[in-house]
Amino acid sequence: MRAVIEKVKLPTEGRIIAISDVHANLPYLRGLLDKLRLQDEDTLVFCGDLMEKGGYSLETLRYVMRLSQERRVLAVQGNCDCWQNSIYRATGRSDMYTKQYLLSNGAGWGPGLLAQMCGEIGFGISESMDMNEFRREISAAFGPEFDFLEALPHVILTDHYVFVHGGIPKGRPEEWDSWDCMKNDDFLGQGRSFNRWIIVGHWPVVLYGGDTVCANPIIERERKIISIDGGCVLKDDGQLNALIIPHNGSEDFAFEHYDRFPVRTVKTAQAGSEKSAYIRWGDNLVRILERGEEFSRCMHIRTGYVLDILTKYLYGESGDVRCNDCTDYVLPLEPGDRVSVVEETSRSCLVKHNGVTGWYGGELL
Ligand SMILES: [Mn+2]
Repeated sequence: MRAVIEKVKLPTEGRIIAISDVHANLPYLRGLLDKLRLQDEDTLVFCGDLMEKGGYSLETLRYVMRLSQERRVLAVQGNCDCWQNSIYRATGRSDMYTKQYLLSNGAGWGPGLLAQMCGEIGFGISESMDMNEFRREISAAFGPEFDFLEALPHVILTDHYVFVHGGIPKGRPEEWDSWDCMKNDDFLGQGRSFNRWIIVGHWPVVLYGGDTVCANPIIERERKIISIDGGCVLKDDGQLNALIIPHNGSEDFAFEHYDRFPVRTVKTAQAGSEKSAYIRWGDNLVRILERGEEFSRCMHIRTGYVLDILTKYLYGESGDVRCNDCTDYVLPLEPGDRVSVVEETSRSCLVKHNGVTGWYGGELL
C-alpha cells in the first residue's frame, strides 16, 4: 500500500511535543502528559505504535481519540496500529495471520486491540471462528475506532520536521510504501542524513547503544534525525519519552520522560566499571554456565563475554537460552545523585541515572 503523506502547517504558537511507542501503556501516557503540563496552544504528535504489547490497546486508542477532539493532536500509524487493514482490506492471508494472532493471545504480551474488541462484544476466539463473521461483527461494533486509524497518515510533513514511525524509505516520496515507513528497522543505523528533522520511534534507542545504553531520545544534529522510543513496555527499564520542541522552527530540543521506578538518592560514591557489556534483543543468545536462583553466570555466545544475569531475565528451552536486555555495567555515581531503582537484588541495585542503566552496590537513601 502506498504511503499516505500529510502536509501540515504547524502553528507558530505553542510547543510541539512528539511521543512514540506508547504500546498500550495508558498509565504511562497519562503520567507523561501530566508531567508535560499541556497548554492549549501545544501540538501533540504521536509517532505511532500507540497499541499492542501492553494491556490497554483499546483504552489507549479511545483515550487518544478523545484527546484529539479536545486539543490539537496529530498522529501517524505505526506497524502495531494498522489493524483497520486486517478488517477493511482483508485477504485470505491476512485473515490467517489475524486468527493466529488472536489464538496466540498477544504472543506472550498483553491482549492486543482485536482481542480486546472481541472481549468487549463477547465474540469467541477459537480455531473454528469464522473470519468473515469476525470482521463483520468487529467492524460493526468499532466503526469509530477503525475510522480513526484509517484516517491516520503514515508520514506527517511540516516545514521543519517530518514525523514518521520507523523512518523514511529510500526513493521518491510518491513511491514510498506504507509498511517501509512504519516498519523501518534500525533507521539511525542506516547512515542517512536529511535537510528537515526526521522524528522517529519504532526502534528502542537502547538498541543503538554500545557497552552502555541510555533510554533518553537520541538527537543526531549532523544528520537531522531524532529517535525517541524509550522502550516503554518492551524493556524492563523502559520509559516513555516526549520530545519537546519549544516552538515551530526551533532546534532547541528538550525532552521529558515517564516511568514508575522509585527514585532514591545515592549515599556513597562508586567508581564506574571500565569494562562492561550490554546484551540486547536480536543478539541475546547466551549459555548458562552456572544457574543460580537469583543470578546465573552466563556466557554471551557471539562474543564469549561472561557476566551474571538475573535468572528471571532468562527465557527459552534448555541449552542455549535468550535473555531480556541486560548489562553488568557499574555506574559512576556520587553521593546525592538521584537514581531510579529498576531491580533490587541481594547484591546491588539495577538503577537508571539520567537514562543510563547500570548497577549500584552502595547504600540508597
Ligand atoms: Mn514499531
